[in-house]
Amino acid sequence: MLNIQELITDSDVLFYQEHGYWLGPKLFSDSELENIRDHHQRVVAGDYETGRPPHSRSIQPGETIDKIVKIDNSHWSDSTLAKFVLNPTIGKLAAQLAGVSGIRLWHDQLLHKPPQTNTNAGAVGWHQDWHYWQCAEPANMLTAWVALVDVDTRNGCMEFVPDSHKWGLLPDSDFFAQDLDTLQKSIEKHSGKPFETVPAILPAGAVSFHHCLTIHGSRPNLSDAPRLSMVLHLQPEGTSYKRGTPAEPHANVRLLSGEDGDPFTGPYFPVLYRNNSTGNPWDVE
Ligand SMILES: O=C(O)CCC(=O)C(=O)O
Repeated sequence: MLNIQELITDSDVLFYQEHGYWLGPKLFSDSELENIRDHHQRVVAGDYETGRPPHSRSIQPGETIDKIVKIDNSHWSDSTLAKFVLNPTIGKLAAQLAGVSGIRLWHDQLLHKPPQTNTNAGAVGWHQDWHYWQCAEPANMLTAWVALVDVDTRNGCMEFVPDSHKWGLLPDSDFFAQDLDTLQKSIEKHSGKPFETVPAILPAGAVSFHHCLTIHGSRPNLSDAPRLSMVLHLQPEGTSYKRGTPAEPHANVRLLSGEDGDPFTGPYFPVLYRNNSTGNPWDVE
């Protein structure tokens, strides 16, 4: 087990709280990555080890991959990916960054961004994740994004807008938008803040974290190989359902089947990390 003290410092936590993102360390070895990439690829191809399809996918197995492949709750389909998304070290890092005592999975997202095609359709439009998650309160959720290959500006790494988690929820989020410049102008008009982005350049196996109100997105992949990643969308324990928001259609509302104010608990929202838990083989030092 990795020693958490060597992975994160108090100033890293302050950086995250101040700027809404943090580029974390490499957590996975090259041989672990090879295995994860293999299972990632199998799920993209529709080879579901568990026999259970993922919750949803933007491109069906066998279809031409000419835009980003986004598969939600891919861990339902593959036990290697299930183990991966329940990683307690990522859970503990997230708990420290968010300043909470426990972290549960909100849902995972497998991403495969193909090399640029004529349609340019590999970009991810600027958005705040909480735009899609307003059914969950408070807005202190966060995301761990694990690079399965080296990522940089050439293959369309994620880009963050520093400090934007302090700007409140803005009206323009659009994950699937391809015209990033027009979207940026619209966001700048609503926020009154012109912005510049910081690229999340990471070696394979490293993880970045971002707050659920941090504006982020990514440009097309100009390399000749796919950009592969696994995304862990995470919630502090105690994050609760709020009925009647624009995010009411979110799948997690149906998976919870709860009353207004109920916490998102239960088997669909597994615990990655809990402070002071005893007898748990996943305990992080
Ligand atoms: O991978 C990307 O380019 C975007 C990912 C994203 O939107 C997220 O992790 O919240």
